[in-house]
Amino acid sequence: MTDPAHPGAFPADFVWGVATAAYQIEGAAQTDGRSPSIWDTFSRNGGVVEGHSGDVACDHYHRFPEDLDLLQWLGVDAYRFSIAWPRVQPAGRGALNPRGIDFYDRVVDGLLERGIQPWVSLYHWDLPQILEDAGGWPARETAFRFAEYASLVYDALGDRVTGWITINEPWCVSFLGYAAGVHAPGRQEDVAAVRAAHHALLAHGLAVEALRAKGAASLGITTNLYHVMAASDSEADIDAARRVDGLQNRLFLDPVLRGAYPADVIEDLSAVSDFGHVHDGDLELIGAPIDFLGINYYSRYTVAAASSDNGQTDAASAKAGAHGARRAPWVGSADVVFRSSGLPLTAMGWEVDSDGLRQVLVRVAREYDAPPIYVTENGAAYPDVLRDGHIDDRDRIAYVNGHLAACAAAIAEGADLRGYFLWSLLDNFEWSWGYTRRFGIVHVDYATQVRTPKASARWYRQLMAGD
Ligand code: IFM
Repeated sequence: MTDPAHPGAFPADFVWGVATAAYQIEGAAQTDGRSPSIWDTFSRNGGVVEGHSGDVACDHYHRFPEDLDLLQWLGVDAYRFSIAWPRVQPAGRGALNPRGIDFYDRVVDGLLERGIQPWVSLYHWDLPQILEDAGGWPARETAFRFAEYASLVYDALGDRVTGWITINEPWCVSFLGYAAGVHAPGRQEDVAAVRAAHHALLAHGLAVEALRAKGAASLGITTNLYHVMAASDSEADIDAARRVDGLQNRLFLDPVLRGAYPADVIEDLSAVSDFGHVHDGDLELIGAPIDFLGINYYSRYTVAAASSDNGQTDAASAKAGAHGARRAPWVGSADVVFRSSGLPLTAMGWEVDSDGLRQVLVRVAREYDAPPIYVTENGAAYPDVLRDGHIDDRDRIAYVNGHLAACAAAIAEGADLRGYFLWSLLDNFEWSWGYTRRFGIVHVDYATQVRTPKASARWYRQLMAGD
């Protein structure tokens, strides 16, 4: 897995890209009619370290031509970005805000002028606050609101966008937002989290139905998958790993790719929910064929049963397993703990396990009747140092290189992987961590908004050019 990745190991039409998301880079939070999102509220209410918010972020809203030039310089085939729902449909319903959608119209045209495919994520976590006030994702109605919004955005941009991703990481939307409370809207209600997960999936299904009716031919969803390992071969640890895999991976993969919730996960969650919120017909909608599956991969989990834990759980790993949350997102599985495997950590405290990506890709290909796959996010935060105008982020290069080698290995083992989007183009607002974690291959000086490509950007550029 240490061999350098080389484009020669990938199909000639492999899609090379980078990814971002609206709230993390745009800023202009009160501009041109944008309404508050749950992340504006969560930031204002102290949910983010050091009081950071996305008010200004990378000021991409005003500087996008410069950022599109950076993409052109990099030589990517594709750019994945998200649409801010509160910018284009501030009331969460009804006609689009012309000034809001016009911004994305210009982004899309700017990409096409530079020969770059636009890939759009319709929901990357910035729910209009007005819809949270009406119940948020635990409320069924939100899924219908999303389908209306998706449909209107498709009407505006559908003639020029290459790939449509409905929901980004429904696990984070539901379990980090509504169970752990470490993401917006910061609720800690297990029942609500299980409902939110279903409604995020239903939103996907309803949007697919609506966009298909309009002729869309490249629709998918992005799940954040982990390679989950049991800490030992004891029955208790194997069962703990099964539970975490169930909640993190299968609760989302099975409905989308098999049209059914996994029976063991329903059973695990029985003390929390009777799944009465699942209506007849929902799973047919959610399981309707998609054109691709997006996979975001960052790390692995090594899981043990609390009952078998003899004080071996290392604090950093336990924290990583729970995404830094004081209250774990593992609804219905309070008895699981996370162990360190002794692998190197990124600045997020996440273990670097490139082979886990190979395993995830091969597993999805083998266990599911999967459509073509795209890695829609992969990358790492490191404590970059800007020295004489340069950032020599060789740890990030090694991370991406290792994960690309894993992608090549998965393709060789039969995974139908069609593309890779590095997270992220720019340093940006890393959710509850604010600006204290940097994932970009381009450094952003938040005081001046000066962009400086890191060594990793030059490396990725050369790699994509086939040098
Ligand atoms: O920054 C996030 C992104 O918004 C969603 N996937 C994980 C990234 C790193 O945490």
